[in-house]
Amino acid sequence: MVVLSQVALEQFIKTCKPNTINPNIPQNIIPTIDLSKSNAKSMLVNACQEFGFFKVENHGIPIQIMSQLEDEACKFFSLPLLNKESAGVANPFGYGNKHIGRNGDVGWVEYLLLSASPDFISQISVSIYPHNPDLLRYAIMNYLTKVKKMGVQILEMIAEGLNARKEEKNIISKMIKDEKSDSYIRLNHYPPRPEEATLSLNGKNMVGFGEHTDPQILSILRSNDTPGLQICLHDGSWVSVPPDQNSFFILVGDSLQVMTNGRFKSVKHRVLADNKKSRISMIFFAGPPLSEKISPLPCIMQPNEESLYEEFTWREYKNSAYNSRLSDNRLLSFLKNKPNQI
Ligand code: GA4
Repeated sequence: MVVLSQVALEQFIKTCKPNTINPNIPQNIIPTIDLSKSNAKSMLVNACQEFGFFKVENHGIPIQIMSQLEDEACKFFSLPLLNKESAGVANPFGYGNKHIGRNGDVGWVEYLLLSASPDFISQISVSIYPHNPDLLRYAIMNYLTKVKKMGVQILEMIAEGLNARKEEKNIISKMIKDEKSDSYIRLNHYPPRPEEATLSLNGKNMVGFGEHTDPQILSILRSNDTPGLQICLHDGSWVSVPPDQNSFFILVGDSLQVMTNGRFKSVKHRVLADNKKSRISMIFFAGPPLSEKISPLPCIMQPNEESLYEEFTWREYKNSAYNSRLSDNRLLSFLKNKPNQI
């Protein structure tokens, strides 16, 4: 039997109380979509509406492309701290250790957060490995090229599934194809978190990566075989997502929620670090250009339907996101009809 100290016990109750895994929910309810199947478009739309989350199988991206970047990530995270910091201390880009964002959030995680622009990737690869930048640069660029292409394909299928006219099927995907697209890549390392380890840094939650939604359009996540990712269902219960290193997991972001006028919901998710195994994840955050207006797509609006949100640009939303805490509901302040409490 595991005996917890009073402090650890209180912390455990605080972190788990309304958020415990609901044993009545089958843990295999995550929608899995094969992009080559004829029903894929409607399955994508259903999954985005019901979960804001799905898994993609048979995606055609060679496993070597994923494992090459995973190997580079492992190599980077095993460097001495000073060498990792040659990537710059995350603000927001660079190497981060336990500190997430600018407003005091912390996690049991270290990471490398990068702009997905080729110039940025080249520069950062030189900063980390001045004498041999190419392995890291190729691994990131090869991965990004493939994953971005899949993101474009998924966004075009979603647009078609939402009844966009044929000539408008690129209405969302063009924002991430744009050379000014503000997309990121993030490599996360969750070292094993021993049961007896301190559960908090200055009393703050350190389970892994705390609950949040992603501000962008779509996030494409691939992890190694270590569990940890959980998603929150519309009824507030949490579901563990079994890891699958051969597949990708797609998360609807806040911007796509606005573009669908709330029909799709950005998925609240979190990561709990495993107590034995390291978890490595690589996430591509597909974002629009900074000047892009984020508003409902004409093809989804019914006659007389009004936008639920004030109009804003991605620059405005991103600035507000960076002033928020990780677990905040960032879309609330952009709602036209705000609930009373805020
Ligand atoms: C969540 C999604 C992406 O990881 C991220 C995160 C960003 C960061 O880590 O710097 C943020 C977080 C994310 C949302 C609110 C702010 C900004 C940390 C934070 C507390 C890179 C992003 O774009 O937004």
